[in-house]
Amino acid sequence: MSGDSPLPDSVDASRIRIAIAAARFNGTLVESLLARVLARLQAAGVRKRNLAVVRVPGSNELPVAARLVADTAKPDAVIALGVIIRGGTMHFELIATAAANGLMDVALSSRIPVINGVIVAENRAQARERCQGRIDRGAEFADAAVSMAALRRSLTR
Ligand code: DLZ
Repeated sequence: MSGDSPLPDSVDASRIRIAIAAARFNGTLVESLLARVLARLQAAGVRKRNLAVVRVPGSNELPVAARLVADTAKPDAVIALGVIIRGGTMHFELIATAAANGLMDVALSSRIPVINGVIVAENRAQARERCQGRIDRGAEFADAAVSMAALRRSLTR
């Protein structure tokens, strides 16, 4: 992924509703990522009462959870969070690809933006850098969600 992150949009986020699905696999890293996402959403003006968090076993389950929360909570955007670390098996590529394709399917079929917040890393150090260290992917995912939520609200209501 490039290091050229976009600047956050300036929007009134006080009515924006965000649902988050977070994987339990590599749980310490995902929880750090989640904490950064929540901090940035609240700093952007998203209200606590407009945030919902659900948890799933692993990144493979993120697409169905995203679909369920999209259908039931009617959020303006969904953020799916997971961490996939190369383990020397086919699982790495399979899970990363299935999650990415599944999340895109949910976004297009539900017409609710779904932010792919799945960190795909070569090793644990690389994942730590992105979840807990100097590369703040959590803030980027939050900014993308607010931006897409505002776009959706402006075009559909
Ligand atoms: C099985 C598995 C493996 C090997 N690796 C990861 C991973 O790095 N990150 C992740 O989020 N989940 C992993 N999982 C679990 C799968 O996503 C899924 O939960 C199980 O295959 C059950 O469907």
